[in-house]
Amino acid sequence: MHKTIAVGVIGTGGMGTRHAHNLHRLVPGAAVAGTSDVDRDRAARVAAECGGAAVFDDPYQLIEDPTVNAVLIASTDSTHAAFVRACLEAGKPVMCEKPLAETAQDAWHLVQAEQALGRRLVAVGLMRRFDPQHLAVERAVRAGKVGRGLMFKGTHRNAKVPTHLPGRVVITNSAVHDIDSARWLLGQEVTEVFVRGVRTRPHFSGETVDMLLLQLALTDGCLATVEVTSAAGYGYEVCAEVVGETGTVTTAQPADAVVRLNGQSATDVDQIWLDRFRQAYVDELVGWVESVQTGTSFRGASAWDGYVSQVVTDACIEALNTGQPVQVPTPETPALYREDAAPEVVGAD
Ligand code: ISE
Repeated sequence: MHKTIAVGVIGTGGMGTRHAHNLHRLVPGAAVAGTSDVDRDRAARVAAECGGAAVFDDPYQLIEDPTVNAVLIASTDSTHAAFVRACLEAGKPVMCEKPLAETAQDAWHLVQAEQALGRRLVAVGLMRRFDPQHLAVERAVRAGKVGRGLMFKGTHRNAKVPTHLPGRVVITNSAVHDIDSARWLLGQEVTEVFVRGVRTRPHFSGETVDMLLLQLALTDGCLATVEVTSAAGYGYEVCAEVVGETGTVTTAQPADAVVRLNGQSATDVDQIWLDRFRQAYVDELVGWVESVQTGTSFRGASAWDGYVSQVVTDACIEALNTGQPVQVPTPETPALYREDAAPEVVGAD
């Protein structure tokens, strides 16, 4: 019987609230120990909904509090790196929503700090790796069903249309997931990127670039294309396809009813990622809490994956800004993060 992991949640906006509810209601072996948010009332509301957890005005106090075994960070992106660092200093396992940091350099410092500790405490919320449809593609590719995977093709559409959305935000906030999927599903690293974007509506602000096409070259001669559209209007959709030597594997759409009526055939489209990836968010936390309980490696994205995706997104932003292809360095994966390395890791004390 493993001990219950008491998780402190920093950031109780939409994403943090969902994580807190999942921990409280759906993740075996987890409890919400406390919450902290710039909006104290919001933190208090979520704490009350999660069994009357404590409310911390200071997120650093939450991290250090002896009743908190592990920390989940879902606060605004610019705060992630500092909170992750504090968790490493406190020796506590941490699940950080993507991005791990705002720049590759900040992410690199976290990787260095974790390596200095010699054990993996950091998990990054790139949750496609827990989506049943993506996992089915991974299984088929790993089983060699289509021969060697050669190309990843991703489509990623958000429904809602912010009228101001710089291309760099589309890259760091949205495309980062597909970049991670390409690396994960092909098992290769990105070596070069080329990015073009358009503003889809004349009334959007001048800085807005809400539809992007990314072309990636990866190691071992692999390729990827990613379409990210932030103003699709009709709904939220993410598709991933791996084209192999002898066939292709594509994510199925999550099962839903098809209604045929009045000469038409229709099925609902999700409106937001919290619906489309409902199960992935739960499974990600189940996997994370299990890894903390058992002291084994988290099978999702590590600090290294967070760092590498940051390096690639930085290159994509440069490619978008310059209109030129940009080379991406592919540093060797440190031993701590290699799959073949002895299982190191983790653990709440
Ligand atoms: C959002 O922040 C997410 O993380 C979703 O998973 C992603 O699909 C969406 O594009 C982002 O805006």
